[in-house]
Amino acid sequence: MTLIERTFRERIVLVGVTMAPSTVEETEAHLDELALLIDTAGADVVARVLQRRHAPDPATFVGKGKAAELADVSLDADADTVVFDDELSPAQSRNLEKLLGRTAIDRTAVILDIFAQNARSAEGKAQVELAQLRYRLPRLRGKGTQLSRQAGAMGAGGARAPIGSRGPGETQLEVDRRRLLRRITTLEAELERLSKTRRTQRKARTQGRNRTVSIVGYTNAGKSTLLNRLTDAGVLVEDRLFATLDPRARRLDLPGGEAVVVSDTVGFVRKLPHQLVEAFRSTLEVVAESDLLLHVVDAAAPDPEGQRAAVRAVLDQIGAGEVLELLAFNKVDVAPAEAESLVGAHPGSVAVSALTGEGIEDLLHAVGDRLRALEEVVELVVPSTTGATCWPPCTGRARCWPRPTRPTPPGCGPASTGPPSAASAPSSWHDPPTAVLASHTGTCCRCGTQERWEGGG
Ligand SMILES: Nc1nc2c(ncn2[C@@H]2O[C@H](COP(=O)(O)OP(=O)(O)OP(=O)(O)O)[C@@H](O)[C@H]2O)c(=O)[nH]1
Ligand SMILES: [Mg+2]
Repeated sequence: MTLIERTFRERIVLVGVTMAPSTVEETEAHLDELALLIDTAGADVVARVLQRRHAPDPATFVGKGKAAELADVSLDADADTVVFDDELSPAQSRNLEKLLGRTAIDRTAVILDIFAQNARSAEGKAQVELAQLRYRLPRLRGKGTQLSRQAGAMGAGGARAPIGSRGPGETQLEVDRRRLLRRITTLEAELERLSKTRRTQRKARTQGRNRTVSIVGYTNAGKSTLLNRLTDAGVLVEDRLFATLDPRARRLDLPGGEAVVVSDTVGFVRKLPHQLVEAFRSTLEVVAESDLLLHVVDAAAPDPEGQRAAVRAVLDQIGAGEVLELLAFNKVDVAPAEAESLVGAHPGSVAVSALTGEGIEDLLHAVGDRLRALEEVVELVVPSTTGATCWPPCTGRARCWPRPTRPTPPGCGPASTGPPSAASAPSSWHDPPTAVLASHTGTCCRCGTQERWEGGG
């Protein structure tokens, strides 16, 4: 399902409206980005129309006079479609189409179109289709009271309709609506199933308690290039918007020796359609659940700070606003001065080039430092004669110290009685202390971990 015709390159007129407190320069910059989106979708921009207003006109978004001007510009430019940078209500887009005699869509429709083009996996395709259907549902147009050729229509007028289907009949619009709703329900169920599988896989991956790092950022910032640079992920890298839709995770060994799981995911953009955020919720869960966000900002972009702020807004929207963040200003190879000044403005951030590898070592050390800072340091004072404690508590990696003595805590495994010998190695840590055995393997009574213990009692 596409909204932009791709059998030929459509000719597009862009429309931007400046509303306080925005400035005309900002509107121009947003239209530049919209032009990039249009190009990615496979169409050509042939003209731009701008207006300054206090609020959108409820009927046509721009004022009546501007709408008439837009009709003239579209005619002169022989445009096929008019694209608004702001979201149009279904009524506004209907009125504009009547007035302009050509399709009137908004930025959301263009982004949905690109996502539809780039979706590869079953989950990605289902997510995009769901977002498109939710966008289309309130915009469905019927031919008024025309009846569908379904059983209902026949039932209304003839005896040939099967029993149970006779009645006043449904309009084509009602039939389309019902079909759409049914498909939405099917897709939601399908996505829920896929989401459960994803959660199970994620759980299995993180069971070893590896920390997780999510690479986030504006579309085309270089997230996939960075994942490829850090790991052997081999993710698709393209100089186009929304090249990545499916998340990809890889293990990475940090310089300090710790292993982390790093994932790359869909890029964000200003005014990311809420239908997409909703549909991609399960994919974006991984971002909200990570220990650290590696926020990649393109230092060579026209407005890196604006892109950073747009990403922060989406992070808030998906419940990841509180996750610890490390800023990486990318593309330092082409924008060294900009990267340097951005690093100066954001203490703790790093300048990198995912392409050339510059700054990557510093980045890895910064990731390690941030993650280490998350570790809770607890000092335990344990009297040496009265038993043992596990630290960290029951994570599966516990070491017991000092070696537990008796009595056996409730619920613990079997404890041998006499001093162990090499022949009868004790089965749990709370066995009596011994000098007989220099080392043995036992099961920690608190956490159940198999540990090798060296030295006498
Ligand atoms: N000069 C330069 N180009 C880079 C660098 N990092 C990435 N690029 C280029 O930027 C473009 C986008 O890179 P990607 O890694 O696909 O960006 P992304 O953030 O994954 O983009 P999406 O998945 O589309 O959101 C590609 O043409 C990369 O070659 C860098 O450090 N320097
Ligand atoms: Mg990518």
